[in-house]
Amino acid sequence: MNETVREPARPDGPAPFERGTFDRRDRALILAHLGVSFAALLIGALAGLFQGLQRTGFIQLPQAVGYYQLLTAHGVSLALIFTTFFIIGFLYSGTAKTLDGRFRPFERALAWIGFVLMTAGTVMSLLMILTNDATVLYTFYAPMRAAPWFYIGLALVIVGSWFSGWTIFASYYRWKKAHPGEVSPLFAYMSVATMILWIIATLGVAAEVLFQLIPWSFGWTARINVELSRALFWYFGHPLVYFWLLPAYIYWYVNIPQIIKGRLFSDSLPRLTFLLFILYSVPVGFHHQLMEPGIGAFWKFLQIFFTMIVVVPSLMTAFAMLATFELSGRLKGAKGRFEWVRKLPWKDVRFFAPVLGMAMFIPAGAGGVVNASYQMNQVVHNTLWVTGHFHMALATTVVSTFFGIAYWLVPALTNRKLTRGANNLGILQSWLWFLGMLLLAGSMHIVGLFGEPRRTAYTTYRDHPVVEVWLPYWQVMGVATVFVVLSVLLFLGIVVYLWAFAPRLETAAEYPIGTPLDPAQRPPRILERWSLWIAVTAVLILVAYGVPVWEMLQNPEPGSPPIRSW
Ligand code: HAS
Ligand code: CU
Repeated sequence: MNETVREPARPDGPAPFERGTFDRRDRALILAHLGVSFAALLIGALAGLFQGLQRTGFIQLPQAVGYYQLLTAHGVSLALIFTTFFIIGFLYSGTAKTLDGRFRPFERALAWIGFVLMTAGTVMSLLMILTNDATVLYTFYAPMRAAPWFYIGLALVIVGSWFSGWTIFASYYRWKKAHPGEVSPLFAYMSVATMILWIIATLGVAAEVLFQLIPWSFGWTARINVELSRALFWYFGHPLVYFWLLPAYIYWYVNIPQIIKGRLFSDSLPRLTFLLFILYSVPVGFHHQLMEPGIGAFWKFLQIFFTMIVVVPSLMTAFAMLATFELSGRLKGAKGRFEWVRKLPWKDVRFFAPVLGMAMFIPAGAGGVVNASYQMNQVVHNTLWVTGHFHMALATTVVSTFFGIAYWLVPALTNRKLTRGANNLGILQSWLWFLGMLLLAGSMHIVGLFGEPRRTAYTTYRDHPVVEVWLPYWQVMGVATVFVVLSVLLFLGIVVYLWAFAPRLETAAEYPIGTPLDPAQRPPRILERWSLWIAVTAVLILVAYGVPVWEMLQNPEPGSPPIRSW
């Protein structure tokens, strides 16, 4: 991007793909991250298949396997491991590429340390789930107690991910020093913002794991302050959802304009968007705890207020996406009000998969606003509605975007071609995913409104009449589960093909980075004053969390001994 920003405006048409492969060592680094993420995707999907079919009454599980054990494996592998490794691999690809083409040895060393820590932690945690010693679901709420090694494994994943952040900061800092006075490439700016958000957020869960869960699970402390542990978890848990979403936004803002042969309609708006996410994603965790005692109504209200503010950058993104699409159509000569729609490359999976994700984000985001509205939260909290909400937002919007990324990033890394056949199978796979998730998450929303609780194995509640209303939706959910698992298997098959079997490219692989419509227009410098924004974020966090957390510490609940509920 540093080259492209300096490039003169070319109103006559889109810029060509930036040429160039990755450095061999960067390629190994990125592929390693993607490899682990795909393995986690497979484990998570298979766990999801059996758990989904059990819950809806299609199958019975063998004695040795528990529903909640599968549910834990599903959530941990997909929500925590697949996402984190994929995101880091993707961010590395774009930062290495836009910050002068490759990482330097020091940066790579940091990155590998992070990878080793994260992988070791993942293996530890998954083993504990496998031995049924950590059936505590992906939010690992106290007072359910897992084996200490489960928490230690998660701690390693967190610390390892900090090394990834430092890798990105180090390369950004190196670039800034080499390019004094220049505006950083957009991809790198957004990656830095994502990692700042991530590090601020993970401080909460790190404190929970290190100071509360680990000592308690070893038996060094007899009781745990459950309210505090939940507050620390959700201090992390909400920004976690933006750690998933922002890389998808990076792809939408930076890469897609190039893929659709258009332009970025602004270089400043995406930066402002990401800044707003840093400021407002953290002081909102109470919107997951609206139904809990021990937190004053005023503090819940304040955090809901911030939640409504953090919706704004997503609305800005919706606007920016439509503007980008229209611009690309008009650059290709579209006339009239809607002809630009037809100029979009609908048959290109790199565009099509994320667009399905965008479409799903409209109901998913609306559902989020429902969740955040206190009175309506009383209706939906702890029902399958919430499960439906995140199967739209995370599993469809974000994951479908990740599919779109993988389809070009994997062959770009292995210098192979995304063949027409693979592209078309990818479109089929994206449809299967989208329709499967629409049926699955749509049914979850509806039965949630009919009162079906989330996180429950198959039960008819002693043939309670209300369950009869749920039954047809279970049928749909069971079938939809099969749809989405088939889609994952197809995806992984295509990825293996692109990784190892597709025809080799004659020329260097392509890495799509969009150019701004008006390169002369420089984003305001203040957007890059990180220390200022981190300080403002700290103040907002203090305002939102200071008093309630102080109260939890001053008037602690009696606390709970460890409980094994499985
Ligand atoms: Fe959420 C619960 C509120 C976004 C994930 N959320 C969850 C949980 C997860 C999750 C995993 O306030 C469950 C946690 C658990 O296990 O208990 N959520 C929100 C709000 C937003 C939101 C206000 N959530 C997300 C995203 C997630 C995610 C993103 C993952 C990636 N959520 C809540 C609340 C709860 C909650 C409560 C707690 C519920 C409870 O009681 O437990 C907002 O950020 C949403 C803003 C989004 C929009 C949509 C903008 C649309 C765009 C697309 C444009 C497309 C275009 C293209 C232009 C306003 C950007 C069109 C093209 C076509 C072809 C049509
Ligand atoms: Cu949230």
